[in-house]
Amino acid sequence: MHQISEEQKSKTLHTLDEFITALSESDQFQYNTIFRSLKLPISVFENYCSWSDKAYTRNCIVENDKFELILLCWSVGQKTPIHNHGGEECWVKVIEGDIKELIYKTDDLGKLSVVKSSISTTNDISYMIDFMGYHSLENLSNKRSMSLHLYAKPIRNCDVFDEDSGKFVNKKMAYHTCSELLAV
Ligand code: CSS
Ligand code: FE2
Repeated sequence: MHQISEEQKSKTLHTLDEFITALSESDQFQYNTIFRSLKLPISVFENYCSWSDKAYTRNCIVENDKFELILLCWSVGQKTPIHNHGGEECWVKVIEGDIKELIYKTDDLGKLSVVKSSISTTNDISYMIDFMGYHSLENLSNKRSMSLHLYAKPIRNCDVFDEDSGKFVNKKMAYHTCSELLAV
């Protein structure tokens, strides 16, 4: 497959198409650089957002064998359960708002404890992978927030902590909306 040049890899990516092409034509080890090269106006995401009072929404922009790009839309107070990433790499960029991340680890008995707490604001980027532990994200803003998530490879299933049983349950991931780009 055609590999993008060093010059292309380091340049700022100003459109979603450029970004998706760069990801498609690159190897996964280059995704960190590519994700950090993205500079898009917020208006780009108007086509992809949807909102729910029940839970944050997962809106698929692109999904293929190599990666998955999804827009998460958070109403006030919405949060994820504690989860891992099914063995995949996860990059998160806050498009708008304030997102609190708690990172957890389990001890030998499987008991969870918080090892890190941080707040990301508009344009901040964070990274997660299973050896770093589990995490949860929460919209801290007093208004809607949006975050862009790149998973490589796509996350089909992951372990989600069930507060009632106190155990992790393997769950299949689902989308609230899917973009036309899926057909490309
Ligand atoms: N992994 C969660 C969001 S936090 S990275 C999800 O995809 O729904
Ligand atoms: Fe996550």
